[in-house]
Amino acid sequence: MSAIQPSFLADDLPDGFAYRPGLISAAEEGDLVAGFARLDLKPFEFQGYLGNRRVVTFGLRYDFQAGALQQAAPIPDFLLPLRERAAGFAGLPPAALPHVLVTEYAPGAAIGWHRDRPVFGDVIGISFVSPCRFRLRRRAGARWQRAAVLLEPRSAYLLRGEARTVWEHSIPAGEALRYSVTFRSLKRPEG
Ligand SMILES: O=C(O)CCC(=O)C(=O)O
Repeated sequence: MSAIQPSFLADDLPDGFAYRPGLISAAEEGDLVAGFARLDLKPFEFQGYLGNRRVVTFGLRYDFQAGALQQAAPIPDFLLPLRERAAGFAGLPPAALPHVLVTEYAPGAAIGWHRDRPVFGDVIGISFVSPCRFRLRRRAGARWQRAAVLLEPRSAYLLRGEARTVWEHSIPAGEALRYSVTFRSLKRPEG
C-alpha cells in the first residue's frame, strides 16, 4: 500500500473535525461488511448523472430533485449497534442520527468536492476494508487552504462546526474496495 500519512498539523486541523481510529473491532468490521453485501446498493445518481460509487440510504433520505428529506426504509437492525458507537463518539443520543448512508467505492471510485446538504447537522463517517485519503479545503482569499488525513479501516471521523459548514471534503479514487457508513443528524432549527 502506498504510504498515505495523516498530514494534519495542529494548526491545520479544521475546527470541528475529530478522528477516532479503531471505533470497531476487526470482527465487527467483518460482520458489517458481510451485511453490506446483502444490501441493495445502487449507483449514486445526482441530477441525472450516475456516480461511480454505489449507495443505499435508510431512515431519512435526501431527495436531490425535491431538495428535501423524505422517509426511507428503516435502518436495518445490523446497523443499529454501529449507530450507537457513532453516536457515542459524537456525544449524541443514537436517535439524533436518523439518517444513514452506506457507500461502496469500487477501485477507481471517488467522491468530488462538496459540503453535505444544509438540512443535515453533524456528519459521522466510518471506514471499512481499505484506507483512503480524506481531503478538506476552504477558501482563503483567492487560494484554497487544504488539509488531508488518512482514514483507516474501522476508524470514524466527525464533521461539525467549521469542518462541516465551511470546509469542503472529497476522497480521490482509490486502488482498493472501500465501504463507508455515514450517519447524519438533522440541522437544529435556528433560535
Ligand atoms: O466515504 C466517506 O467517508 C465520505 C462520504 C461523503 O462525503 C458523502 O457521502 O457525502
